[in-house]
Amino acid sequence: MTMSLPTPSIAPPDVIRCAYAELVVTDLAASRAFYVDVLGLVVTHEDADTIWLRAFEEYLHHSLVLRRGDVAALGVIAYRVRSAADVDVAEEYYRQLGVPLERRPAGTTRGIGDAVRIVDPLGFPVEFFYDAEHVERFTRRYDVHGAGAISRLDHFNVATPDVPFARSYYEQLGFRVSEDIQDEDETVYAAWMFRKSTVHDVALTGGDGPRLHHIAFATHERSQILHLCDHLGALRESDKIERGPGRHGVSNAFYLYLRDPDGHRVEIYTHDYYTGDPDNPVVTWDVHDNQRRDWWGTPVVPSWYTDASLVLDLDGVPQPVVARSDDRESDVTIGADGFSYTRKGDTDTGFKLGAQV
Ligand code: 4SX
Ligand code: FE2
Repeated sequence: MTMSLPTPSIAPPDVIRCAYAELVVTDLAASRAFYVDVLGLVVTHEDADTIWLRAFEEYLHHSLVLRRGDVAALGVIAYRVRSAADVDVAEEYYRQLGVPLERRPAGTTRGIGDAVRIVDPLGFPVEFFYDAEHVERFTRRYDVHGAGAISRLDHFNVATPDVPFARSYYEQLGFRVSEDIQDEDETVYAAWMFRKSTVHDVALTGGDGPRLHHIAFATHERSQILHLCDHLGALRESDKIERGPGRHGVSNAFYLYLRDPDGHRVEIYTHDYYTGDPDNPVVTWDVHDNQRRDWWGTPVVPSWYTDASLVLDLDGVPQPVVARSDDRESDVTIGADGFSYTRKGDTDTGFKLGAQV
């Protein structure tokens, strides 16, 4: 049964886009080697316990914070709102929802102005801010872009047991659905939701949660994703490649999933499409469509369905994880008892999914 939420008496804050994530990492030097030396993210600032990173096109202080800690986890995901006044709106909106909330004066997070942090109704630590320090935008600094240059943060993907509830929560916050995955009984396995005019700022993945499934950064070209694979191979770190490279069905993006030294999943993503018109059509995929998650039909590795990162509450304590009780896509996809199809209606060419693994 899907839970329901109270409706606040005021309109939600005007969210522009996903803006930054903070990951707690257990070995800061190992994480630096991965995010800076391999992925090529730019260091805005660093001290003994924290590194503030951004991608080449970003001019806000950071899009990723790595903080040293004992337990690898998500510290926060942050959305940027349209104005300073929207931060006050966010505070009032979430007070009315009755969730844990903290007002954070400018500088509580380096580079970020006045902000509100909450635990959202799905159990995730989420921040809303507008003001942030501007730093140099490296768009034309080709002298420092590597061949795998990452341009900007693209989206978050969160694992949650009740996708319809999560979807209605985010719809109330003003996000729209671009694509989703369902079965013939209308069980929803995943949904992609946006504020900026791309396929998503956040994806909801049905699974045990709250857990962070991944954060994703964009490149401009597929070749840059292929270069990152070559780079990891040359370093003898091919085990950091979890899934891909490939072409998603959902979103149409070209993709690669990596696991950082703590197992946090990072996607490198390019070539999705414009969604900004008010009548942007929603694409619904059948969970049995063998091309939904990889357009070339490449099987999804089981770890992609099962593994995800713990998330912290506002006191830094890992949130308990609730198991998904609805059907799991991992059962449908990698279990022994389902069929998928490549050509719809042609069951003879459908193959036993158990054979994929
Ligand atoms: O695997 S999916 O094709 O469903 C997919 C996963 C599409 C877009 C994403 O960003 C993603 O992480
Ligand atoms: Fe993604």
